[in-house]
Amino acid sequence: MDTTTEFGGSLPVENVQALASDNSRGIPMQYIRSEVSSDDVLDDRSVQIPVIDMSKLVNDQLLHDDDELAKLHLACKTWGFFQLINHGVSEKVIEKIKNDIQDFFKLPLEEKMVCAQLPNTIEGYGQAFVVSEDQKLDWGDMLFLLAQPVSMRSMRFWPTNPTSFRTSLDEYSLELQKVTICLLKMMARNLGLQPENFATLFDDGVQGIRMNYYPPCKQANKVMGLTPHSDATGLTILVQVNEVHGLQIKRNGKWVPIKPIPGAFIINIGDIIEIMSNGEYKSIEHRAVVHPEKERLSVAAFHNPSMKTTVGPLPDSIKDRAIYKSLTHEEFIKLVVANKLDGKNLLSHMKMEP
Ligand SMILES: O=C(O)CCC(=O)C(=O)O
Repeated sequence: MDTTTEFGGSLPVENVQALASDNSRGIPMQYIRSEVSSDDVLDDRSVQIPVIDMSKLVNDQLLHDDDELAKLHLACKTWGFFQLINHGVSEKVIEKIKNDIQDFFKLPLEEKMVCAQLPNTIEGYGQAFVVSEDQKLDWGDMLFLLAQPVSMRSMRFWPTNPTSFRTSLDEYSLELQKVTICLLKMMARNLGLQPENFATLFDDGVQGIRMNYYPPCKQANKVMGLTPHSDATGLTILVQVNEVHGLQIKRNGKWVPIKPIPGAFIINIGDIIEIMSNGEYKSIEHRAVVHPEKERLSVAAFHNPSMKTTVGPLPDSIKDRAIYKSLTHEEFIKLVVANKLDGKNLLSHMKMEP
């Protein structure tokens, strides 16, 4: 089955991995980001996002003890980010996809280009959110694939080299879908929504997986791996593929560097959950910075409701008045793809007039 869905796409731009490996070239102006060196980055390494223990969440449910559930609620309301430990996904499944992603990005450019994006599609190997010739560009390449529902997969973009890639991604995708449904049920309890009804909106949900490759850059404080943005999705599960850190989240006006716990998932609330919860849960701006000597890789899995779900505040989450508009899921995706990444800009398009 190969059904390429046309939601719009990105303008084609130069391959950054190839550009970075060409020693004869300086950094083109479009990549120079003066704000990176002047931005306020928090120096206090003791400030870290909350850690939630999935095994305790599941046990609490059995023991009617809501401690971990309360921690989860606070994390979603005040941080929008947390690390999830004891999530139940086997190390083998995670290691397999990490290895395959690394092997894919090591291939010669011509081989990676077999999976290149096509005009007007968001899937494939290339870059996303480039909407004008003169906008600033990110120091990174990506491979984006729709993994769920299976009927939305465009296999032409799925690498066959390394040979295990497709199976590894399929296994990883299914495991993450299960973790997502479990977390959504817990969040629904915390939000006073019917857990089964809320999770049902994500049955047959759209899962997109974005694999990021950020080449090293000697002048790392002049470029940006991934522009500050909140995720225009429901719930994101992020894994750093190699040992190089670079994720930072915005908190109280400062960038907080995140130190991933080995084996944990980094989870963040996306704009869709902020909208559905009518602003109770927060999607948080984050960005990826580049290392001066080492390449960095990450994999973000975005979990969204099914295509037939309206993106808008859920009736049970509206206490006083709806602060966000409602759009069909397709209209929402087209709005996302037509805009460049720009902090929490998308949510301002969705805000109701006061
Ligand atoms: O590379 C990272 O750590 C962040 C990735 C990310 O935010 C994304 O892919 O949307």
